[in-house]
Formats: sequence, structure tokens, C-alpha cells
Amino acid sequence: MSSLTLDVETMNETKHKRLAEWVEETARLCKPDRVHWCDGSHEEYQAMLRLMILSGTAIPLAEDKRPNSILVRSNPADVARVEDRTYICARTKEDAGPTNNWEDPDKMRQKLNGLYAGAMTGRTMYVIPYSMGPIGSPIANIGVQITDSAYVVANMHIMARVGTRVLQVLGADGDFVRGLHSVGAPLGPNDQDSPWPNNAQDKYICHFPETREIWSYGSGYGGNALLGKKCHALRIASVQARDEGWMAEHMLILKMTSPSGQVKYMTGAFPSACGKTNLAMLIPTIPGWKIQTVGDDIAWMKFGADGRLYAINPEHGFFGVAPGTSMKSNQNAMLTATRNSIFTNCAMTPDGDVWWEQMTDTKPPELIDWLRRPWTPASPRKAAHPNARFTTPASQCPVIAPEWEDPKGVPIDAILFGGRRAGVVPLVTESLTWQHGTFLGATASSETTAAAVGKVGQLRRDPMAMLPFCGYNMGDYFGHYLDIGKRPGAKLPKIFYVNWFRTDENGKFLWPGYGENSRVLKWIFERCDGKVHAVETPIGRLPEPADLDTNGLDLPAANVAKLLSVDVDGWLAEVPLIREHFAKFGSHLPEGLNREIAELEDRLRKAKK
Ligand code: SAT
Ligand code: MN
Repeated sequence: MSSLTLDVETMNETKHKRLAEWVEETARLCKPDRVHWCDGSHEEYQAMLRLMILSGTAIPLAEDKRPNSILVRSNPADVARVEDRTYICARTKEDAGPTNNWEDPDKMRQKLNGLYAGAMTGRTMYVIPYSMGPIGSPIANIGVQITDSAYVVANMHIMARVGTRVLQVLGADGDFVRGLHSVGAPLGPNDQDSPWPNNAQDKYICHFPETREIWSYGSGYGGNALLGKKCHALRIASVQARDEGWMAEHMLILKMTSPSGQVKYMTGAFPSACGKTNLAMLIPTIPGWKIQTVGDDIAWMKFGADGRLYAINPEHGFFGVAPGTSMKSNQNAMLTATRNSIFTNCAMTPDGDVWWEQMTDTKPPELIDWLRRPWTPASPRKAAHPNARFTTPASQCPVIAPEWEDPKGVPIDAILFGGRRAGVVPLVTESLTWQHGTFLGATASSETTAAAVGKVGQLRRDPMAMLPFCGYNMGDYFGHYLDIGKRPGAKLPKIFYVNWFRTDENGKFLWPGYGENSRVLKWIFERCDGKVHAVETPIGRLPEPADLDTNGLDLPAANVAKLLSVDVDGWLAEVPLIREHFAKFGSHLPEGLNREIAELEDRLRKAKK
């Protein structure tokens, strides 16, 4: 039996009968050696780090390099979200829709109950009360995650507000999302624990939207295991949002301030690992402009009394992709993760720091790679896993906006959609109407990244960057967007589509990206007030080269022209692909989107004549 126990003990302080009963029931099923109610204290966080270090899960990093930080290496079979093992167990297959895996809820419960039986033997069962969003905010929502992973507890401490103060808000009968998680690796009396326990045979990430439950089994990694994030804040919350008339979106939230002190808030939806964290913390290259961060991954938006959409960041930390992050590409993320951080699947330097691809211009002469093997620049392998991550407190971000924890949220002026597209899609497009903007979001497409298990670089439609995260029929989700747009008195944000990833014939990026994206944001900012020119084209409103601030940007005029041109033939070739994509949703596709594709085709054909 594992002799590792906690050196802080907490009691069940809840007066919530349903919660207490569920925890007892779960303990009877999973048979842990002990139950620990998380209080959310600093001491508890430190105890989790110590436990992980003692059990060989984590290595402490050098105090003079990354104070109070650890490196964790996962099992190579457990490195990313498992989309093919992720299920929406709605009452009917139709409710889950064509983009989700579905299984009958009763069947899935039966199967998982079998797997959970005795699954926590030899381990501690942790009960983590958490709030997604500032505690007590009218937009926030409470969940309780049960888990047998100390790694999950530590990560949840960073990513959400956790502990006793959440139980206080929950009171005796508050509603909460139930999340049950087990790594699926019970320990027998003589078993030696593995550094990264998980279940090699069975992994299930299941959602029961009607009862607001999450049952996760077999994986300890990221979105599979930190249930407050994608499972709760997107899949379950998207269902709550549909039912209650608000929006739960896979969006960063940023604050932009003009040289004259005017402020606008923007959200942006991009697929995993397409630069949301970079955009949220961007350092503008245009003089006098300022960008600050409210959130880097998820936005919950509700209408205020003034008819505007107010957004909160439900999270409390960043779970960012490490490779590619550097003082050049994202200085603010680097400065956030200098301390009190958890690094997963990064490489380690001989002096006890972490390293990953592109962190520095020159590669260190020797490293221990994420698979714990010696590594040198001559090694053919990558030193860090492409989906290596840092978990780091948002409050440490040098450009965190002072209002990032404002319980009422920030009023949104513009919504950005985007993806990674080498061709056809211009640098920026303003939608003609909310419905047209919904169409732009619904047809968003991107070349795949390493954030999910599967082939990298394949084109897939990723509507609103929600393909892996929408908890119900995506056709109905499009309908919900259109309903939001029809709300009486709504003062809606403008919707834009951006693509930083366009390349030339040789595969070279046409646009420098990163800080230079502020030029595009400036055009968007000024479009919100109608202060800058745009030209109406068949695909939407675009800046002409003169409308985009390219002062001091060393970019050939031909690049700018190409980035802002409308490839009529390319778009005409997209039309049947979009129709094919829409056809999947059958009768759930709202009529408004059918009209948009017909009108787009019509405008393109006229432009060709
Ligand atoms: O879902 S994760 O949190 O593991 C990462 C992502 O897909 O953005
Ligand atoms: Mn994400």
C-alpha cells in the first residue's frame, strides 16, 4: 500500500447533504484508502507538490531558476486530449449531434460504474470544490471534482478558485456540476506506484449534459483530467448557456487601449494551439497602443441590463502550450511562468530548469528529454513533447488587466474567429451582420495541431473553435448564436474573421504575426466606432492596404495586397465544401445559415462576371 499520506488534514465541512451523500457514495464505489476534502490553502498546494516529488511524479526545479515549481513527465500514452474517447451521453444521439461521440447514458453509466469499482484502492480520494469565475460572480458557476490524482489537485489549485470558500458559497443546497475522475490505476498492497498512473486499456471522458455530470476515467492529462476546464467550462456550460440564454465559448478575452485612452474588449475563438495565449498577451508594435489580458482560453458571456454582452474568464490560471513560447513570441507568458508553476512534458536542463523547442535561439548542449532520456542537439527527437504545457497563475501575468476578476465581467466590443489556413482566407474580414458573423464562425476551419491526439496539419472545419467542446448538437448551437443575435435590445459585438497563417507558394508566412497582429486589432478597434475605412466585398468587409497601419512594418506591398485580396475562385471552390459541412447537421442547421451560403455564392458569382 502507498505509504504517502498528506501532512495536512481537512475535515468535511460541508452542510450540503446532496454533496456529502455523493462523496460517500463515490467512496463506497471507488474504495480509496482515504478521503481528503480540499480546503484550497497554500499549505495544501505545497503538500501536493511534496507528495508528487516523493512519489517520483515530479521533480522540483532549481529554486534559483524557477522558485516553487515542478516538472512532471507523463506516460507517453497519455499526452493530450483523447477526442475519440470523449463522449456526450445525452439522452438521444440526436441531442449530441453529428460532431460528438455518443453513447446511451444508462449503458455508459453501467460500463463506467464497473470501471470505477475499486479504482481508487491504495490511493487518496480528493474532493475539490471549485468555482469557475470569481467566487460569487453572477456569471460564475460551481463544480465539485472528485479525483485520485494529486497532480490534478495541484493543477486545479492554479486553474480554478478552489476550497472551503467555494463550499461557503454553495451553502446547504446550491447547484453544482459533479465531476468524477479516476486515473484508473488501483494499487494492490505490494504494488509500486508508477510516476504517472493512468489506464492503458480504457480511457473515457464522458459528459451527461442533462444531469450536469462529468465522468472521466483512465487519463491524467490536461483537459481529460482537469474537469473544470474543457469538460465543465465548455461542454457542460455550453448546455447550461443554451438553456439559460448566455454563451460559453472557447475564446480568449483581451483589453485594448488606444493612445488616447479609449478601451475596447475583444474575445477571440481559435482552435487549441493556434496562438490564443499569444494574442491574449500580445505586445503591440504600434506606438501608444496597449493590450492587457483578461483570459486566454475560455469566455462566459451574459447580457447586462444595458443589452451588452459581458464576459468573464472562468479560469484562474493558464494551461499554455510550452513549445514555441519564448521571450520573442510571448514574453508575458514567459514572465508569468517564472515561478509557482507546473511544467508537464518539458525537457530539463542539467542545472534544474526546463526547456522546450524554440525557447532559446540556441539549443542547450545537453538535456534530459521529456521521456527521461539524455538528449543533445544532435538527437533526431524533440526534447519536449509538442503538447508540453505550463500551468501558471493568471495573477502572475505582467499584463493581466486589473478588471480580470471583476464579478460583473467586461463588455465585449468585438468577437474574432479564426484558424490556421495556408490559403484562400484573408488576413481579416468584418462580417456584414451578426448572422453573417455566425456564418463565418460556423465555417471556421483550421489545420490540426498537437493539442489533440491525431494527425497534425490536416484541414478540419472547427466551428467557433468548439468542435471538440460543444456539449450538444452543433446545429442547435448555431441556432443559439442566431437567437442571441435576435434578443430584443441587444447591443451586439461586431464579428470578425482573422487568419494569421496565410503562406506564399513556398510555404512562407505572408504575415509576420505575433506583435504585428496589433495592426489588425487596431483596424478592428476603429471599425467598432466606424472610424476607419473598409471595402465591401463578396465575403465581407475588408481593409484596403491603406486602411491597415503598416507604418514601420518592413513588408513587401505585394504581401499586403495578397493578404487583403479576395480569391473569388478559391472561395467559389470553398462553397461546395461548406455545403458539405452544413449538410452534416440536417434539419438542425438553422435556415439563416442556409441563406448565408446561398447569398455568399450569389455575391461571388456576380463578382466573377
Ligand atoms: O484541453 S486541454 O486543456 O488539454 C488543451 C487544449 O486543448 O487547449
Ligand atoms: Mn483551448
